[in-house]
Amino acid sequence: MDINADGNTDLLVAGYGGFADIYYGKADGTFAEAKPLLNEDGVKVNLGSYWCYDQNIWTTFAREKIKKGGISHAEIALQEKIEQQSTHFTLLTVVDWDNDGDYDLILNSQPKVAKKDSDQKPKVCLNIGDKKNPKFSRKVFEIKEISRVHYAEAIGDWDGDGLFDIISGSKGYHVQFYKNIGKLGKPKFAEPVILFKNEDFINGAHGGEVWIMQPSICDYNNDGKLDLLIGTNTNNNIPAKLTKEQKAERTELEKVLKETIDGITKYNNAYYKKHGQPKTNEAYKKMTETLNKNADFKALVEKQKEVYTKLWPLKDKMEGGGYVWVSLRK
Ligand SMILES: [Ca+2]
Ligand SMILES: [Ca+2]
Ligand SMILES: [Ca+2]
Ligand SMILES: [Ca+2]
Repeated sequence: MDINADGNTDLLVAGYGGFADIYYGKADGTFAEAKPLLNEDGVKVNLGSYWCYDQNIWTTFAREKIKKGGISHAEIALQEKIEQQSTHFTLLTVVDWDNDGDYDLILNSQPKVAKKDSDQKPKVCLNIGDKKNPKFSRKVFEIKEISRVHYAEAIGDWDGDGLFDIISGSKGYHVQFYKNIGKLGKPKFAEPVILFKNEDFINGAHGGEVWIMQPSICDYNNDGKLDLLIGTNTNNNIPAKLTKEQKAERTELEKVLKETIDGITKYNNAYYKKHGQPKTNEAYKKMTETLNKNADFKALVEKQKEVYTKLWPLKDKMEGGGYVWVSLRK
């Protein structure tokens, strides 16, 4: 889409990290360096938690606030507890929701639960600037009519009546069509119609149901009728087939692995206390070099490798990955 109406197509990328970046298109067809998508307060547009690479945890803006002295460590700890239950990352799509000529955002994030009703609904973030100078509102509002857990909306005029509709993907649920029965600039949605159930997609390798379904609308075969492309993923746990002895061995190895990791963590924490947490590759390298001078630490690392090599064949396997499906409109 061309989000700043300068005639060059731009690329909006949101994802697992939690924030959205925008790559403004240039006249020669290349893209400028990514810039974070900001709201009217200059804060990065975000719906769920974001992944803090320094701390390796999901978090929100609490950490940024503490840096400015606005929030206590106790409050942070509480916040992080809450976030274990909260939504993660931000998904994003654009549409001119209010029909004022500029693009608005529809935000979503990872649902807390699947296959159940939830208060989690996609949110609309209006563009309060104009089409040449997009400026996104601090406040977001829910799409009321959408009541089921889902995410990854595809927006398009699916039934060709001039109003955009929503096709929703989901996690462990359905692909659904929400017909826009409102007016231009005042969207309102009918009860959803199920287009696909998750069992309609059969996982090639193990015959299981797919998990995430992410639809996209396009005319795949160029016959003038809109089709659906659906990306899916699977996370099937494939239990290891073990004898009684192997099960006992696995339990023992897991115990030793935990002890080893705890030992390594102690050394790491002691290092952080003295030198701070490394933030760069160089600093990590230095930390590894320093710690490896300690024979006990080195022995723990070697032990961890040894235990893990033995443990790996005894562990359950995850079948991940996914497919892209096409459904042509009749
Ligand atoms: Ca542009
Ligand atoms: Ca608009
Ligand atoms: Ca429509
Ligand atoms: Ca088609």
